Amino acid sequence: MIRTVETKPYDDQKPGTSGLRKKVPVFQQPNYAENFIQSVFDSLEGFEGKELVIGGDGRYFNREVIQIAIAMAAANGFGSVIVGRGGILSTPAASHIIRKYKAFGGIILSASHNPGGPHEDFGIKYNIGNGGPAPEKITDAIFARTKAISSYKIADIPQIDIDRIGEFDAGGMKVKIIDPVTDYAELMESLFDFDAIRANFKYGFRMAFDAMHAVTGPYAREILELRLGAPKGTARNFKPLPDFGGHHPDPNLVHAKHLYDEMMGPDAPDFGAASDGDGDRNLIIGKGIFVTPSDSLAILAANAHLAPGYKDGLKGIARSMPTSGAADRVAEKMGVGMYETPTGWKFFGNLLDAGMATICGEESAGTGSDHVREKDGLWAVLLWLNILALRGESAKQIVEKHWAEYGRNYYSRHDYEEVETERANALIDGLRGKLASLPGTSIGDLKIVAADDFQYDDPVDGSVSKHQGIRVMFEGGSRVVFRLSGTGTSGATLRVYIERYEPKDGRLDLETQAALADLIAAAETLAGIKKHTGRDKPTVIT
Ligand code: VG1
Ligand code: CO
Repeated sequence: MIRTVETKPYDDQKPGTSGLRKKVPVFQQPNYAENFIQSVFDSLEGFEGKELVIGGDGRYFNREVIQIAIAMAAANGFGSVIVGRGGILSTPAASHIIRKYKAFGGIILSASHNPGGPHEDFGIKYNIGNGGPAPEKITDAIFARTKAISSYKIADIPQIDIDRIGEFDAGGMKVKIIDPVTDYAELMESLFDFDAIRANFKYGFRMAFDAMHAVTGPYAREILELRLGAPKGTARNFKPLPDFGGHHPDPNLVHAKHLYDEMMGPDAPDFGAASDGDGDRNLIIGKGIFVTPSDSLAILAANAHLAPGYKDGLKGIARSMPTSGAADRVAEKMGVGMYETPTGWKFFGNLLDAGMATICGEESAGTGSDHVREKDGLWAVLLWLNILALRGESAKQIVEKHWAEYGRNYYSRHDYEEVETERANALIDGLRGKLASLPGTSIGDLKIVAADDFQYDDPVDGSVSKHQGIRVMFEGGSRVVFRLSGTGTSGATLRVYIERYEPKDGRLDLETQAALADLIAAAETLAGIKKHTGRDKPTVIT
């Protein structure tokens, strides 16, 4: 039986950089999740009888919302749903399943790198038929709908046993519970030289992969340990937990510091990596060297042809605006297109669909390719493993050779978390107000050559996205970028991105913060960070 339930709109359901993210108690308010899911369905057309993919990263509240989403999909007329067993699907695996089974779209339940638990974060995101995050046109329509919604539809059906693989009936709609790993593992096998990686492990290559008690655990165990023969224990913290063991599943130098320390120690394995809550980010640390995500993107792009899936080369490279220009130099040398998009994976979809880019990346530890329409943590790790196996060099040697060939983009991001929203907005407004007067002026020895509020004109569909970050560019290619996060759930997070290019015959071995010291000081002069935020140092430096 289908029930139509009366409801009232919530005014705070605006999707951010990657879906709607709120604290669990917010999501637990009456009809909160239902309103949002119905608003998604109301913003779509032509899904009657079609298939919907549903999965999540296993965080607290995942199982409850999976049941709600199934019952609402049935009531709204979907023909079938595909659900990962246990309600689990990593974000890249969900993207692949949507594409492989030609589903209409997918609902991904995740707040990604944000912490989980009864008082932590939850999230809902809609992905379209190409497997990628809904573009702004759709997320804007969803938000508009959430403000006007008056009822939702839900089928009165018993709870589905999502822990058993098989096909079930839910009020006339078919529910297919699938293994969350198999399809994805097969895709990885089709892209990479598994024989070469397997041989490397056999000859003693050692690796540490930290799944951070998040969704990649089962994927890493299956692929690294079972299919590639890495020793048991290579995948650590592999059991997905609803609260990620009480940690932030954010693979950066703060939340994965234990891995960093180990990789810098005397008995470090050859290669260290980690992924985030929903499996779309990657942290790469070689023995004795942290690889910035921006450098990793450039190095993966320069060496991708060593993997069977990319043997014909790349069509183009895309990166988010705050990501360093390291990949630009690779694209230039290859003679392929380079695209600069706003932050968030949804902006890469059109470029990938149009065959203009093959590899994409973000400074926030996201890298991926046209194999899916999301960033993909394990994909990046496997491409690294493929490159390491074929080049027979250490990660450190590969990185240093890359700098020696292309020069080095010193790069760091400083985050100021949980700043009062008004104060953060005042800082950005202040910067915006003086952009026009900056070019031609200097801060110390640093001469400003350009300053703007980044706007993206999508070359494929012509859509325009404004106010995507304040950029201040200096002579010689250095930059400082300021933007506010669109994934946080309390207050505002100010992100300051700092970059300096050092040519290949310059100093390539400086400590990053020292190499950027004058630009960090310039960022303070430009924005008055201390005055506005009341903080004298960043919360997180990556
Ligand atoms: C952050 C990152 C951005 C990434 C987004 C989603 O967004 O900066 O690069 O695409 O998270 O990643 P923001 O608006 O907080 O800067 V995930 O792994 O949380 O889905
Ligand atoms: Co993520």
